[in-house]
Amino acid sequence: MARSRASSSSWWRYLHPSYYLKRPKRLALLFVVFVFASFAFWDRQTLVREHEAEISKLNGELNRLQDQLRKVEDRLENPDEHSVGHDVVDIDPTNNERREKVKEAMIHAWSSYKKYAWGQDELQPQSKSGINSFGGLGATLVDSLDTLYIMGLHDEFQEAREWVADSLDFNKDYEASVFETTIRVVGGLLSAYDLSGDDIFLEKAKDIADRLLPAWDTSSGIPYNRINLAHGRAHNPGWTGGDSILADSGTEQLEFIALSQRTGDPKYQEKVENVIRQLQKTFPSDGLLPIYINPHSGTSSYSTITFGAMGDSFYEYLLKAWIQGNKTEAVKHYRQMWETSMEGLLSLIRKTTPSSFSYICEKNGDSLSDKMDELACFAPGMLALGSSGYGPDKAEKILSLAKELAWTCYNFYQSTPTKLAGENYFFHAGQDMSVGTSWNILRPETVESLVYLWRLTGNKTYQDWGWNIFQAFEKNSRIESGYVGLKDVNTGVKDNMMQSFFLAETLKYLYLLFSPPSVISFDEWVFNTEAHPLRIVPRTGKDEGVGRAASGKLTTKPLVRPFGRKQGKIGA
Ligand code: DMJ
Repeated sequence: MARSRASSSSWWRYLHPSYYLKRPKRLALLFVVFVFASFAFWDRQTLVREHEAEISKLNGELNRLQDQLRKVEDRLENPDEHSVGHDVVDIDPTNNERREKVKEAMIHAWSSYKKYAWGQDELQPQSKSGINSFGGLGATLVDSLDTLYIMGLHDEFQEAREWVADSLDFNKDYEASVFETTIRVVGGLLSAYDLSGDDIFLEKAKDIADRLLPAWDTSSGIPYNRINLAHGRAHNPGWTGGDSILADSGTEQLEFIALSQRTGDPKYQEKVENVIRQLQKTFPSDGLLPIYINPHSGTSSYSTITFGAMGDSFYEYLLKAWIQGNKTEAVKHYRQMWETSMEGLLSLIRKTTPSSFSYICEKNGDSLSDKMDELACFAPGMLALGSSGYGPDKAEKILSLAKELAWTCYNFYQSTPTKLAGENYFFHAGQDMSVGTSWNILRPETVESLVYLWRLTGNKTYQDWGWNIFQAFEKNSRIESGYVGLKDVNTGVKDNMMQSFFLAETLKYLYLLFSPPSVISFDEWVFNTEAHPLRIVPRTGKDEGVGRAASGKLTTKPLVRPFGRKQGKIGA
C-alpha cells in the first residue's frame, strides 16, 4: 500500500511545473513532443478536409463521365435525335420516378391554365379565371414553351406554338415592365426558338424587343424601366423617384445579345452592353451597387445594396454574359466585374448562432442588416457555376460558400410548418432564422441552386432536398384547378395566383434536378434569369460575331440550328 502511494506520488511529480523548471532538458523535450503532436493533429485535420474536397471533386467528375457515357450511348442508338424533348431515361430508378411526378405536376398546371386562362398572362386557380398582369402577352403560355418542349410534351407545345403564331399581339397600349417582358417574353421566345428551330419564335422575339428598345434612349444609356408597347414612350415608375432599378436595368444582356446573334442585327447587343460599360466607369471597389441608378447621369443613388429584390439578377448576368460569350477576351470585363462583386458578397456573409447558418446581409450605407430574401437563394447556384473560373483554392472556397448558403436556403423551407419558405428571413442575435414576410409565391431560387450544386458536385443530397421541396408544394399548393401560393407559410392559407415562373422555372428546375445533366447541359446552354435556356454560340474576337456576314450584310438565318429540325416540327 505504502509502495503504491509512493509510486503514484512519483507519477504526479511529472505533472508539476517545478519538476521541469529544475530539468531544462526535459522541458525542452516536452516542448518538442508537444509541437510534433500538434502538428500531427493539424496535419490530420487538413488531410481529412483535403480528402473531403477531393471526394466531392471526384463525385462531380464521376457524374460528368457517367453523363458523357449516357450521351455517347444515346447518340449511338439515335444518331439523329437529341436528348432534349425525348423520353429521358436515367440509370437511377428513383430519378425516373421523381421526374415523372414533376412532369405530371406540369401537366396539371398547364391543363388548368389552358382550361381557365388560355392566352391570358396568369391563372387565378381559386376563382378559375385569368388575369393580365403583364399587359396581355400570354406570359404563362410563353414562359412555358421551353418547359413543355424539354419535358417532351409535344402536343401541348405545338398547340401553344399555334397560339403564338396566330394570337400573340404586342401592339398593346400598355406600360410594360422592360425587365419582366424581357426575361419572360423575349427569353421564353428565344429559348423556344433555340430548342425547336421554328422561325415564328424569332420573329415574335424581334417584334417585342423592337418595342422595348426605345427604353434605352436615355442620356447615360441606362434604360427606363417602363415603356408603352404601342407608342414607345418610356419612363420610370413614380415610386422610384425617377430612378432606374439595378436589376431591371442590368438583366437584359443575355436576351438581347442572343437576339443580335440570331438575327445578325447588332443593335440589341449594343444597347445592353453599353449599360455594363457605363456601370463599369463608376464601379465601386467592392463591386456592390445600390439598387437605384439615375438614368441621366448613369450613377448610383443612395439606396440599399442587396442580392435580393431589385439587385439580384444584375450580378447573375455579369457571370452569365461571360459564359454566354464563351469566356473570351471580348467578355472578360463581365467576369472581372463579377469577381469584384463576389468579394463584396463575401464581406456581407455572416453566420448565425447557434447553428452556424451562413447568410447574406443587406447593406445600407455603412451598416449591415441581418435580413435575406428567398430571392437571394439564386446566389448558391451562381457561386457554384462561377467557382470553376477561379484557381483551385479560391474555387474551393467559393464552392463551399455556395454549399453553406444552399443549406441555409433549404432550411428556409424546412423551418416552417408547411415546409415552404417565406419571402424573407431575419437573423436575430441568438436565433437561427425567423420568417419576416411570410408568403410563398411558388418561387424557384432554391431549387435552381440545387440543380447547379447537384450537377457540379455530384452529391445526390441536393436531389433529396429538391424532392422534399417538391412534395411540400404538392401538399400545400396543389388544388384541383392548378397551383397557388400561400399567404402565410405558418398557417398554410392559400392565395389565388399561379405565377408564370412556377411553370417556367420551379417545375423546369425540378425536372432537370432529376434528369441526367446532358439534358440542357451547362456546357452548351446558359439559363436566363427566368430559367429559359439560351444556346451558347461562338463569340470570338473583339467585336464578336453578331451575325454579320463577311460582306457586311446582315445574316437573316439564325446562327443556331440545334437539331436540324424542320420549321414548326418538334421531336418525334
Ligand atoms: C423570376 O421572375 C426571376 O427569377 C427573377 O429573376 C426574380 N423573380 C422571379 C422568381 O422568383
